[in-house]
Amino acid sequence: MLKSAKALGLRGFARKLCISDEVRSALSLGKPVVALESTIITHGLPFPQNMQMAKNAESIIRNNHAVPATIAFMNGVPKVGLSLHEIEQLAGSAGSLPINKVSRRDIAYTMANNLFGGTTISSTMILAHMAGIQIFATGGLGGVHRGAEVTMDISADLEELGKTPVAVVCAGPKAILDIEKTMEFLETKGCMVATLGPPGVKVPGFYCRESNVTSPYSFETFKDAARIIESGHQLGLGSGSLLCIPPPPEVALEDSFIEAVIDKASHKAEKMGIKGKQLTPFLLSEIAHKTNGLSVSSNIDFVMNNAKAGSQIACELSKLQS
Ligand code: PSU
Ligand code: MN
Repeated sequence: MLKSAKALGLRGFARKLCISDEVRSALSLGKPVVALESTIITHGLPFPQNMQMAKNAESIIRNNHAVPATIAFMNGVPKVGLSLHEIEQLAGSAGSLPINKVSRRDIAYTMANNLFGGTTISSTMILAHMAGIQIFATGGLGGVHRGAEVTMDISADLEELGKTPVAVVCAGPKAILDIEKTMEFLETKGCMVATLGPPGVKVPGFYCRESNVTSPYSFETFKDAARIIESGHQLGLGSGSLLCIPPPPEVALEDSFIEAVIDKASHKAEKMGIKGKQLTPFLLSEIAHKTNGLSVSSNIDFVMNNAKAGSQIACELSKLQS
């Protein structure tokens, strides 16, 4: 079967990957595997919450009958399935050791210079796909930044969703972004976007349960989500999909409260001339500071919620494919 061929590294490029024994064996048996990114560990959350988040996300995936595969660059080596020690190393070094934030454009440089790197959604998708992993759970998506009509700051996550067949399970694009333009861009790139809920459900605005943008598609069960993913694979479409899970009401933040904080953080970034790959980490840390850590704990709750949903989707997909 194609799956086991992929898992065994028979797709040429995959030979360069270092895949953990556990992940390799799960893939070759067609068991559900869920990829996890590492930029959220190295640049998205402060220590020590980043470490707790990374470990808890793995446990939740295991408790939901799937195998976690945290992805990162360790000493220039692209690794799929970090050990606990490696997760601690990355989380503990955040803010001290130089760790690169790695999107598609940063991969070759990171490898050639033996750097440590946290993988964004974009590069996590690339490595997950090379390894043969079809599902990836995370917190929030990169997107079209506010003011992108001038700055052209559009996350590499969106290009990747258009051309790499991995399903990303997340809480939608953060409200630090222009959600409407993000959806337009994903449509242009051919990425299927669906949100858990009834038809007409809004795309969640990560921190808040809903943005003001209607989701292009919806799904009511994880089996429905798996059927969409599998249909894309069957035709060899080659594009990714975005599955949005609205955060549970008890962990979502109040819209008007977070809007005001985001506005201030965006203005500060502009005044300080912060742009490029520094912008998202700057905004996240400003918001964490201004909400006294409330954004950090809700961010972590969202990741857990998505890790659980991602595992359930991976289980349904594995049943469909067996
Ligand atoms: N959004 C979040 N938390 C994060 C990120 C985005 O709420 O940690 C990270 C993800 O790794 C995402 C990346 O892929 O930031 C996008 O960065 P940029 O906007 O520079 O493309
Ligand atoms: Mn950017």
